[in-house]
Order: sequence, then C-alpha cells, then structure tokens
Amino acid sequence: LFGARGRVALLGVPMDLGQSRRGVDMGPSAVRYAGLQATLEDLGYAVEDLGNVGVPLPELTEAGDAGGWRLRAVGEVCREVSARVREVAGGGAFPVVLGGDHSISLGTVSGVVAASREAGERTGVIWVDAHADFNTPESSPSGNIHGMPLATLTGRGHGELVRIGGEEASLRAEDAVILGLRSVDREEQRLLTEAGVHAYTMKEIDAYGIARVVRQAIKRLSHLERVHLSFDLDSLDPEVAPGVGTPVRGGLTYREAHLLMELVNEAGIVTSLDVVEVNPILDSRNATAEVAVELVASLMGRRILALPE
Ligand code: 4U7
Ligand code: MN
Ligand code: MN
Ligand code: MN
Repeated sequence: LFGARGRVALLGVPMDLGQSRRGVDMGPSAVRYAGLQATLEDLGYAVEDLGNVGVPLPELTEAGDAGGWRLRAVGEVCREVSARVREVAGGGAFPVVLGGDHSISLGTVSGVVAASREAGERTGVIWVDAHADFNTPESSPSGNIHGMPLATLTGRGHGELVRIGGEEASLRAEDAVILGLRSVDREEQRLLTEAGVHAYTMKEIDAYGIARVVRQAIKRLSHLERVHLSFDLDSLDPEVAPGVGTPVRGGLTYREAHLLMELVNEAGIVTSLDVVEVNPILDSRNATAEVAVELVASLMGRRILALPE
C-alpha cells in the first residue's frame, strides 16, 4: 500500500519578503508541525520532504528597501524554487510547496510550467484566494509583491520577476481561474477584466453554491493537460483561518473549502499545489495550519466514507 498512490515532494519556502508583516516565514514549520507528511503517507503516498529553500532575512540588511533589495531577493528565491519544482515535477512526483507569502507562487508555477513544456503539455492555474493578486507595480496601492504574482505570471509586472520562468510568460490569462474573490483594488479590477482572467467571486459562490461554481471552474480548464492549485489560506473565512496576514470577512466556510478540494480531487486534474500565507504569529493555536493540512488531505483523495484498501 505504501506509496501506491504516487510520490509527493514537500518543499518549504519561508519567505516573507513579498509583504511587510512578519510571520509568514514560519508557515512551513507550522504546516509541517500540523502533520502534513504523516497525513499524506496515511493516504498512501510516498512522501519526501526536501526541506526549505534558503531565504535572506530582512533584519540583516540595512536601511529598509534601499536599491530594491526585496525585489531582487524575491526574484532570487523564486528562481531557486522554480528550479527545484521543475526537477520534482520533471521526475514525476507531485510538488507540494509551503509558503511563505504568495510571491512564492512565481517560483512554483514557473517551475511546473517549465516541466510541463518539456513534456509538451499546457498548464493552467486555480487560484483560491480572497484577493486577485493581479496588481502591477503601477496599480498596487501597497507595493507588496504578494499582491502581484498572478499578474506577473501572465507577463504583467516587474521585469525581473516576469522573466523568472524565461522570456515567455508562464501562464495565459484564460488558463487561470480565481475562486473565493472578495477584495480587489480599483485599478487591479480593470487589469483583471482586460486580461480576461475568470474570477468566481463570493457572490457567485453564495448565489449558486460552491459545488456548481467549482464544477464550472473545472470545465473552464478542461483544455489543459495540467493544473496547478494555488491555495491562499485567506480564501477561508477569518473565523476558520485567523492566521493570515490579510484577512477579509465573508470567506469560504470550512465545508465549502473542503467540498472545493473534494470536487477538484474527483476531477483528477490537479498536478501540483502550493499552500501560502499561513501566519502562525496571528494564528490561534495553529488552527490555520491544521485546516490547511486537512484541506490538502481532501485535495489528495481523503474520503469521508472510505474503507481501508
Ligand atoms: B495575498 C492588496 F491592497 N490587494 O495588493 C495588495 F488590498 O497574497 C492585498 O492574496 C494583497 O494575500 C493580498 O497589497 C495578497 C491590498
Ligand atoms: Mn494571495
Ligand atoms: Mn489573499
Ligand atoms: Mn495575504
């Protein structure tokens, strides 16, 4: 039974340089502590933990962000993540990358896309998030890079971050869907609409139900060979997941999030995952990391009713 379901590789990226609030750098520890590896092994996966990618400490650099230090550091870390993830995906394992703030997805997505292009396949993205993460340096009200990764991956943003995956953008806007959206900046909304990224907002989820919305989102990606799921814990309601840096009221309930994961698992489309924005400093007894592990289990095939094989 052990390993019968396939191989999973865990990679931690303790990076909090994409925003100014400290604490998400502890995300990988918190999610490991909540039992991710044992949970996946219990489901029948062979799990290898590759440890963490090295991330520079903001405390060790002088004078705030002199000379775009953060931008360069995010670029360097994400290039490393990209190379590691490409190797994992190229070797046939399922990458699970633990953040860190959401700028780490620049590395995860460009890495899986590189591997899929080598195999002649096309990759899309399901971005589960309260936010669109579609700001550019010009549109961003905060200047924080974790509010820009989806735009950057489609070729819009800081040149050195756009090129992490090479000259060609990693993603086409029409190959990305957002689920759980409820906080968009004004200029960001214009960019998102112009680009043609399809966003399923909380309004649609409330009106039609999470199951219908998720099935529609899956259908929209049916032309793709691979799909990366990028899971920002702030998609959940802050009452369920308080340990996030940018909480927004009115998010997914515990069961809505699980049903999302269960339906995506049934569709069998997801080939890689990142779990981001867990902030243990703001959490209540690691609850957010625990929910994250439970949700990963649902995505990876846990059934409520399942007899042991
Ligand atoms: B996250 C924000 F202005 N839009 O750009 C911004 F509201 O990765 C928030 O989804 C971004 O958590 C949130 O700073 C980024 C803000
Ligand atoms: Mn995000
Ligand atoms: Mn978010
Ligand atoms: Mn956030």
